[in-house]
Amino acid sequence: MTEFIMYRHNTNITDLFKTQIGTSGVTERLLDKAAIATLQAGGASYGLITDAALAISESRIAWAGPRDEVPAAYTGFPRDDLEGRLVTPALIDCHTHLVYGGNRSREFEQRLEGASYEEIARAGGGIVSTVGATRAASEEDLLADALRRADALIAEGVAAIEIKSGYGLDIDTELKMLKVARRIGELRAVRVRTSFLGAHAVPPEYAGRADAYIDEICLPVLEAAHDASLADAVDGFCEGVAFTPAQIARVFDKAQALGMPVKLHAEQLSDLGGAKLAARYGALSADHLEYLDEDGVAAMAEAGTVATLLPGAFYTLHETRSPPVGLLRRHGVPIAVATDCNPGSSPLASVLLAMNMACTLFRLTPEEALAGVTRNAAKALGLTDTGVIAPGMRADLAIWNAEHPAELAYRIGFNPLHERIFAGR
Ligand code: DI6
Ligand code: FE
Repeated sequence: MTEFIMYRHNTNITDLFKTQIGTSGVTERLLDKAAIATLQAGGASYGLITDAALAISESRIAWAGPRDEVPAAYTGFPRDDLEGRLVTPALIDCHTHLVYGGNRSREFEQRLEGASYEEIARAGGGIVSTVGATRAASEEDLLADALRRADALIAEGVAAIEIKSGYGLDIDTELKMLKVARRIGELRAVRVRTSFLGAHAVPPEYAGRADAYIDEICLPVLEAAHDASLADAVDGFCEGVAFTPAQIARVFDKAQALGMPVKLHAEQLSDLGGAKLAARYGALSADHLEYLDEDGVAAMAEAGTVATLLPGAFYTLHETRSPPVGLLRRHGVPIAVATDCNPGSSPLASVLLAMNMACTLFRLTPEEALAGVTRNAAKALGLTDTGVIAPGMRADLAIWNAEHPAELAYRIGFNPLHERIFAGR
């Protein structure tokens, strides 16, 4: 708390944050005596290489393989004895709403006292209360709050985070959220991918006029965010309580015209055919998916759309219907796992816990959970230079106090990170 107050009252806030990145780092390094989970598909389970070494040159992985096969070019690199520790690709949280004002802990209490989500929303709670708090917050306050959540992820070995807008729902606040998201990527050694989520909820001033909101706010703000290079992708919430497939299609048409990739919150609480719609637009991912049917799964497989599962929201909302993991497997749809970090349905800032929940609640294997926060999470963000360990990939790595990769999903509330390497540092 002291730290938080210090942030808020420091006038030169940017300098204060900047000091935490650090500038030291070696550019050539041989990680020796390691177990390496490359996460490359198709070979050994986890792509595991035991008794392994990994060479880093500049910001890239130069080589990874058995210790007794280290090429001569790398044997002279400064050597780090990892004493048998596990190395994986750095983790990726491919679905978060971690920039927001206020919190909804009172709503949590109300739900436990018996109030329904709808009753809370009607009384001015729910997403709309976060919209109010986010509009009222200064950029610096939003940043200070969001950095604390980003730091929790980074401390678990996360090197890339997707961050959505969607709690502004007006031009100034949507752009303010996206700017804060970008600043996180400048102030911390983490890659940030932003998604414009103007179609998240209908703001109070447009109650009952969702189409007018899309026309007058959502589409113009999308264009403004694109023109200011503030958004890397476009997202929407396709649900009875949010927007119809026809309304989402109008947002996606605009995204397509601007050359931006799309993704969608689909089939979370009901089946509106959102995943199929997303697949039609070649979406990077469709997310949640508890109510997804086989047609939707087939459409996603055909389009190469990643299924991002969000067990934190399932858990928080006490849902009972699980996403169709068996169908996703059978159709070969890549599965990602993310926190959905948000103040309402998933106040979760732990990728490791999301992995554990994905296994225990959705019956993913620990290998699927780990692929879900590395290889497939990269795919869900359109990142082709990270998520697996292979020569030429970015040296974004996590070194764990663990012997076997199943340990990462197995423990609950324990962080075994030994060291995180970001772009070789
Ligand atoms: N799906 C969700 O579960 C959250 N947003 C979304 O599109 C809910 C966000 C909130 O309650 O604040
Ligand atoms: Fe979400």
